Amino acid sequence: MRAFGAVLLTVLSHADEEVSHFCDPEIFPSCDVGARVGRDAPGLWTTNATRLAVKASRSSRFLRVNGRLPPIPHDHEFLLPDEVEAEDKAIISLQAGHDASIAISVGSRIQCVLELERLFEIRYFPEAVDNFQSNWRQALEIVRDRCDCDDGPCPQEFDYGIMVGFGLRLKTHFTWLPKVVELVFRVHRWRNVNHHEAHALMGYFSSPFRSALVLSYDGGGNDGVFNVFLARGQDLWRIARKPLNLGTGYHRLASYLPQVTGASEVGLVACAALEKEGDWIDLKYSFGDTLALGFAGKLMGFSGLSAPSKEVSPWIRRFYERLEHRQNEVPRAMLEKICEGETGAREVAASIQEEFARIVREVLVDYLAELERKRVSVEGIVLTGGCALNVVVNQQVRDTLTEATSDRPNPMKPQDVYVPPAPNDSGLTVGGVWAVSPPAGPRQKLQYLGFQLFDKEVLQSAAEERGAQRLSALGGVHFLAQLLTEKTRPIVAVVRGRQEFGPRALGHRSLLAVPDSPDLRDRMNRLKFRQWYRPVAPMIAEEGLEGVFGHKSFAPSMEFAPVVLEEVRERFPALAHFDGTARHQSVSKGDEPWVHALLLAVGNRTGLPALINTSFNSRGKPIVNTVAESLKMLDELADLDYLLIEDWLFRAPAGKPAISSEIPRAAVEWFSPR
Ligand SMILES: *[C@@H]1O[C@H](CO)[C@@H](O)[C@H](O)[C@H]1NC(C)=O
Ligand SMILES: *[C@@H]1O[C@H](CO)[C@@H](O)[C@H](O)[C@H]1NC(C)=O
Ligand SMILES: *[C@@H]1O[C@H](CO)[C@@H](O)[C@H](O)[C@H]1NC(C)=O
Ligand SMILES: CC(=O)N[C@H]1CO[C@H](CO)[C@@H](O)[C@@H]1O
Repeated sequence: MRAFGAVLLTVLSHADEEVSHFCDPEIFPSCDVGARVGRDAPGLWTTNATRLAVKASRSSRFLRVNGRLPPIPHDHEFLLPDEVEAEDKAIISLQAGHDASIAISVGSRIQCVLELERLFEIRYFPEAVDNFQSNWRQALEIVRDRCDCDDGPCPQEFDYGIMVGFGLRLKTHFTWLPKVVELVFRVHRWRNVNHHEAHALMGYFSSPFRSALVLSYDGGGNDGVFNVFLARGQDLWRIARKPLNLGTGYHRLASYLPQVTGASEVGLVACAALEKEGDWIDLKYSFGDTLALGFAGKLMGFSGLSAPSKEVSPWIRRFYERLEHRQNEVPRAMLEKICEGETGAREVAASIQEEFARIVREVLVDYLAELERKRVSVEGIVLTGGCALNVVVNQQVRDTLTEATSDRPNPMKPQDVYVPPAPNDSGLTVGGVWAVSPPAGPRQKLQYLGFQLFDKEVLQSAAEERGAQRLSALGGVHFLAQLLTEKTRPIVAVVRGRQEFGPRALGHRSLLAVPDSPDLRDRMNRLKFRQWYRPVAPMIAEEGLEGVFGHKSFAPSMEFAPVVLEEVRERFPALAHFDGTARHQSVSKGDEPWVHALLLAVGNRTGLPALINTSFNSRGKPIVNTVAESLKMLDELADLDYLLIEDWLFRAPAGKPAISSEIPRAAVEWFSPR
C-alpha cells in the first residue's frame, strides 16, 4: 500500500505541474486536481458537507503493479472482497441540467432512472424554467409510483439526496429542487457531487475493470470539460483537468455545415463572412445550445463520407485547442473549404472528426506512458462524458491502445475500453449515487433501468379493440422470426419491458428488420425522417460476432464501430454504414434473453443471427414510452408494418398508405459503399 501511495504521489505531482499550467483559478476556483473523487464539492447551498463518501484505503487488494492481471471477464461479473460492503442506504440522485434525470438506489444498487425527456416527450429536456416546479414534482411522483424496485416497494424516505454538478454553476431556480423533492419524499441529508466526478464514477463502477485510466470529456460541467482520473479498487483520483473543450468544439464546427444542420442560411452567413480579413474569422454562433446538441451525432455519420482535408485539419486542431478562450473565432481555411460546396463540406467534416480523435488518442497515450514510467498498470480504459458517444473514437482507442483485438494480449497493457450505456449527462445521477455508495459486488447491468410504459394500463383494452394477437400463442420468437423473414421484409416495432437507460434503443423500444436488402436502410431512415447518411445499426447475437467482424467485438450498448468483413457486407448490405463499419449492439443471453433468442431464430432462417434496429421514435422526439404514442406511429408511419407491445402483436391498419417506392435513389447510388 505504501509503495502504491508513493507511486500515486509521483503520478500526482506530475499532475500538479499540469495544474499550474492549465488550471486557471479564475475559471476553476476549486482547483482540486489530485483530490480523491467523491469528496464534498464546494456547494453553495449544500449545508452538510461532512462525510467522505467514497471509502478510502481499500484498494490494496487490487494492486497488480508488477504482476500479471487475471483475464477480464466480458460479462462484468466478478467479486470484490467480502468486507467491502456497500452501505444499505436509500439514495435519491438528481441532475437538472439538459438531459435531466432522477435515479434512486438501495445501497449501490440502482433501482431505476427516470430520464425526464422520456416522460415529457421533450428531447434533451432542456433547463427550461417554465413550470420548473410542477414538472419536477410530476417526475418525482412518477418515480414514487412507478419505479420497479428489486424487492417490492421502493423507498419513500432517503438517507441521502444527491445533487449533481451544482457546485459552481448554480442556476437560481435549481435551488428549489431539494424543496420540491421534499414535497414528495423525506430526505435526511443533501450532498453535492461534481459533474465529471459523477461521469467518472458511473463509468468506472459499471466497467469490468479493477483499475482504469478514466477520461471524462464533454462540453462543460461545474468542474471543467476534460478530466482524467486514475481508478484503482474502490478509489478514484482526478489526475488532470485540461481546458480542451472537444464537446462544444465538435458541435460548434458542425453548425457551419448546412448538410448537418439542415439550415442553409447559416452556410450563407459563413460564406459571406469570408469577406473579413485574417486567418481567424469572428463568427457568432447561430444556434441555441439545445439544438446544437443534436448536431454531434449527425456530424459523426456525415464525416464518414470522405477523407479529411490536409489543408484544413491543422486549423481544426488549433480551433479545438483555442476554444476555451476564443469562443467565436473560426478558421478561414475551413470556411473556404465549406463554401466550395458539398465535396469541401465532406472533407471538413472528416477533418473535424479526425482531429477530435487525434487529440483524444494523444492525451491517452501521454497518460498511459506516464503510468508505465511509474510502473502503475491499469486493466482498462474507461471513456465517459457526452463525447464518449463518439463511437468512431471509441473504436480507434480500442484498436490502437488496448489489447482487445490482439491474439496474445500483453498483461501489462490495458485489456480493453469500456463505455457505459449512458455516458452523457443523463447518466450523471448514477455516478451521484455511487459517490455515496460505491458498488462492492458484481457489476450491475445498466441497459434497461428505465420505466415500463407509462400508460400500460390501457394495453389490454387497446389490444382487444384492435384485434391484436398474443405472440406467445402464435409461437413466440419463432413466429416473429418467420414474420421478419417474409418476402416483403416487413419492419416491426418491438416495445417490451423496461425502457432502455441511455441513448440507444437496445431491443426494448426498437424498430427491427432483416438486413439483407439494400433498400431497408433507406426505408428505415425515411420512416424516421432521418438524413440518408445516418447509420442504421445491427443487433448481433454473440454467436454471430466472429462471423461478422472476424473477432468477438462485444458492444452491449452500441459503443463501438468495428469494420464489417467484406463478404458479410455483400450479403447483408443494410448491416454496415457507408464507411464499411457497423455500430452494432452485441447481444449475449445474459444481456437480454428474449432478444437473444429472437436473433438466433432469425439466424436459423437467414444464416446470420442479426437484425437491424433503430430506435422507436419519430422526428425530433425522444424514444417512445406510451402505448398511445406507439399505436399512433403504427397508424401513421407508411413503412411500419407491425407493432409488438409486450406480448401483443398489432398489425398496421388496412388502407394505410402503402410502402412508397420513392427511395432517395440518387443518394443510394451516389454513396454506395466504397
Ligand atoms: C451535519 O449533520 C450532522 C448530523 O446530522 C449535524 O450534527 C451537523 O450539525 C451538521 N452540520 C452542518 C454544517 O449542518
Ligand atoms: C443523452 O442521452 C440520452 C439518453 O440517455 C439521450 O436521449 C439524449 O439525447 C442524449 N443527449 C445528448 C445531448 O446527446
Ligand atoms: C432452427 O430451426 C430448427 C428447424 O426448424 C429448429 O428445430 C431449431 O430449434 C431452430 N433453432 C433455433 C435456435 O431457433
Ligand atoms: C438503427 C440504429 O441506428 N441503431 C440504433 C439502434 O438503436 C439506437 C437507437 O437509435 C440507435 O442509436 C442506434 O443508432
